[in-house]
Amino acid sequence: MIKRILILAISCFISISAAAKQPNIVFILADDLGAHTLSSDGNPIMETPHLDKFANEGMKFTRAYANASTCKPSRAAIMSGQYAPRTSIYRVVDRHKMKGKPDLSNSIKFKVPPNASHLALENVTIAESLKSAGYTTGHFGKWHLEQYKNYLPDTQGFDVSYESHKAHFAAKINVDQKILAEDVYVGDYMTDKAIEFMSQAVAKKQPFFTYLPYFLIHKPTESKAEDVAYFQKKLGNDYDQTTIQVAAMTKALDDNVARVLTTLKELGVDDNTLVIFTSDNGGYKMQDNILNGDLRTYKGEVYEGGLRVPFLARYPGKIKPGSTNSEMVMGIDIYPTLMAFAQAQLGQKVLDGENLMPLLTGKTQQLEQRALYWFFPKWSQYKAVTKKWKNSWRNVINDGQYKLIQYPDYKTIEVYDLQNDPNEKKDIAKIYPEIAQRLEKQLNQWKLAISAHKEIPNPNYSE
Ligand SMILES: [Ca+2]
Repeated sequence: MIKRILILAISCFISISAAAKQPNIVFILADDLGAHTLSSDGNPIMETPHLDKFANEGMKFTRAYANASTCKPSRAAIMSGQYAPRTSIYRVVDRHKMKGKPDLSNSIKFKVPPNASHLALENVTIAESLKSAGYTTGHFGKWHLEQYKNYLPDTQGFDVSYESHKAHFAAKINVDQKILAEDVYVGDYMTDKAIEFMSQAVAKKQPFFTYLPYFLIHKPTESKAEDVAYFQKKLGNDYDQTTIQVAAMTKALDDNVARVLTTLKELGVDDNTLVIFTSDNGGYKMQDNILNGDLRTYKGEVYEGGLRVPFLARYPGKIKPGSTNSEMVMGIDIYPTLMAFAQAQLGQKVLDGENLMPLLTGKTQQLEQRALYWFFPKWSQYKAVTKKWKNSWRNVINDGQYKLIQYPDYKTIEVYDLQNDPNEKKDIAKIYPEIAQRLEKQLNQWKLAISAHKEIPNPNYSE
């Protein structure tokens, strides 16, 4: 009996002390920031001293992947913790059926898997799970999981929400539909609001979850005049105006991250806050592929340049400063990781990612062996002369060493040895058919297991 009381007393103590230790969480999601954009990743033009310092104070994952090479499906995967076939969010827009242009649906061999317009409310999002665990939750930036002003962040677990994703100046802010003044930079505004939110949470002694999905460095290329002037002077005529603008936007992002980190110190919560920084997809196409370095291609593609992103995490006392990890990690891993740090229940019934806390805290260097998958039924750039799509349905498996890309429309595949050819220069599918077969079988098994939309012939297809 005494023993039982003692155990009860100890477990009460543990649960109280555990609750007291719930860290604050700041999750910063950059937009279209490629794996080569930070100066610490070798970019010769961009200046990101604060993000570089952030990396030095925490852990950097050197092989991080986005769940998709475009915004909306990547964000859906992060917020739900699930692969695309579960949320049915595959595309930002249907490029085969653009408003004011001919409907090219019948130039596609298959019935196009329907694209969900928004993240279904049945999803228990990261914010909802953290809210259930006692957090106050704030969203400041680009949500992109809504439709026509419906299903904004306040419908998915955010107590406070400022949403905007069209412009960097004179931006419209949802939910209140306020339009910011011409001279207000939306990245700065979102940081102001996040600082207000965190200050209030600290005053109330409530753990906070701050989600900062900046619209930076997404186009349109709109930057602050002083930042443009700085890079104009520094880069002179060696680079085009887009490069100068993007360097200025990247600086604005870096400056805002610095403001967030300074605020945590000023509020006295720096030691009890987990901060994660990543991007929703690779950088867009630019001169010298400056955002993605030597990685093949850019945003919108399933080569590494479209999918690889920076991934940094910082938590003083818990994550070793200056550490790196080369495991493959992905957007879907963020959900279970945040829940582990928050000691929160996994609200979502099915989660496809892995908890990265053991890697971040140095408990282990490796995850259990796994392959990563991408399911991307998207068609764009139809060539009337050849009657072929430049970009057609693509599915991908990456098992850590090898990557296979499947093109169902044309029944073709490509295979790359990422370990020895990280920039995907040589397709080895025909040289090593046994590797190709093994990977394709595994990819097809995954599609079946996750009930991915099947390749159903389009009865109206005409060549
Ligand atoms: Ca994006």
